[in-house]
Order: sequence, then C-alpha cells, then structure tokens
Amino acid sequence: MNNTHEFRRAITRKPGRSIVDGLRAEDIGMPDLGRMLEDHAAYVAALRSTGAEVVELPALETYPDSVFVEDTMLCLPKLAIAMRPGAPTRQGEVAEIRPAIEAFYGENIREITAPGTIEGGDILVTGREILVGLSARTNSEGVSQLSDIVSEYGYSLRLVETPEGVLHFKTDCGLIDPETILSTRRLAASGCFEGYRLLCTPDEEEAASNCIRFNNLVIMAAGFPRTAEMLDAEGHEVVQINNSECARLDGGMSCLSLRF
Ligand code: CIR
Repeated sequence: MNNTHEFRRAITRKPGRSIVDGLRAEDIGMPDLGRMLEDHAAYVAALRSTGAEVVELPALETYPDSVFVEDTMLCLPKLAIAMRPGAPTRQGEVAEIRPAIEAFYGENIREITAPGTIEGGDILVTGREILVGLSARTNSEGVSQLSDIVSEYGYSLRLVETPEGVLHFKTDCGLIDPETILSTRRLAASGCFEGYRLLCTPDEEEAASNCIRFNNLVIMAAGFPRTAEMLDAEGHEVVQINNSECARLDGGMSCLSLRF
C-alpha cells in the first residue's frame, strides 16, 4: 500500500466571491470571503512549509463550492480517479480541475461515470486499504466502479457507513499516520476502524476530527484545544488553521486540497 502521509505535491483552489452561494446543510451565517482568503493562505503556507509543491488554482466563480477540491478527484500514487460528485451543482468542477491533474498524471486518469456518484470527502486512504463511506453524495454504484478501478492496482476497498446527517465520511475522521485515525465517537461506534489505532475527539470537539496528516504536520481546525493537546502529547507537530468560514459551508481541512 502507498505511504499515506508523505506527499510531494498538493493542489488547492482559491475561494471566490460566489462562496456565498455554496451548499450547506444549515444556515449558520454567510461566509466572509476576506477571512476565508486569509485562512486559505495560511493553509497553503502550512502545506508549503513542509517542502511540498503547492499548485494554487484561481477562483472559479461559476462553481461556488470549488474551493473544496478534494471532492473532485482521488489522487493515488499511480493514478488519479475523477470523481462524479453527488451534488449536481458540483459535477462541472471535475472538468475544471482535470488539466491540473493531467499535468502530473498524464493519461493515468480514470473516471467514475453515471449513474455512479462519489465525492472525495467520502474516501479515506489508510496504510492498508481504501475506506469509502456511503452518503447522500456517494452511492453504491460509484463505490463499485471505484472498487473495480483500484483493485486493478492492488488496493482493497472497504465499504463503510457515514453517520446519519453527516455530509461526508471524512467529516468525522482523519488519518494521523498509516495506522492511526482520529475519529468522532459517533463514527468510531460503528466499528469501522476496528484493528486501527484510534484517537477520539473529546465531546464538543467533533469538528476537529476532519484533520490531515501532511508530511511532518498534522493540520487541524483551530478552536479545539483538547484535541490539539492530545495530538501534541502524541508527539505530532500540530498546525491550527481558522476554519470558521469553511465551516459555514460544511468544509474542513481535508476538503481544501488534493494531496499526492
Ligand atoms: C458541499 O456541500 O459540497 C460543500 N459545501 C462542502 C464540501 C466539503 N467537502 C469535504 O469535506 N470533502
């Protein structure tokens, strides 16, 4: 299986004015573009600080949710797989990001086709397998197509459930190292991480679970001191990024980049 936390590159996309029209499960206030741009710049700087090359794509006003690039592609070491978002307003984002992916993967790009739907936020690549959560955005046809593709490359894929009312599987978890997962208690209770080393977010800090391990760093949303302390005590170098604006659109740390 690939190494799951050493990355040479990341692709991000700047948020644009149209973020105010982004999808959200509930209205907890309008995202502020100025603040989101600042947060995004801090996120990109953190990725770059590890020595990785970060390609920053320009804002795409036609697609309000296009800052959340993770949902459009799955980038594995030997191939990239173009997703087919379950949100109809996001499907056009895939063609928009494809040239940036082709620049690195050439022809090694496969794609999920209708009636399959799948979004990158539902996929967690661990040190031993690919976990995919069914959700309102990811259907069993999409998972089955992905399974067929990745099995050609020797990966095993396991289907899991996303908790009811949660946007994506990874809304509730993140990979800390190839065998360690940070998860909410509600997701861990499903048993889907059996056999892994599991760290659970404390009560009231569930939103910290969508973190990423990127080279030497664990990048997490700011405002969750007990989770930050727990990760620090585990010996991780933790970087905290303000996520107040992305959170208004149900976004977190993983969705802001493609990492490979
Ligand atoms: C959406 O509903 O699609 C966006 N507002 C948020 C997507 C977040 N993506 C992710 O966590 N992978």
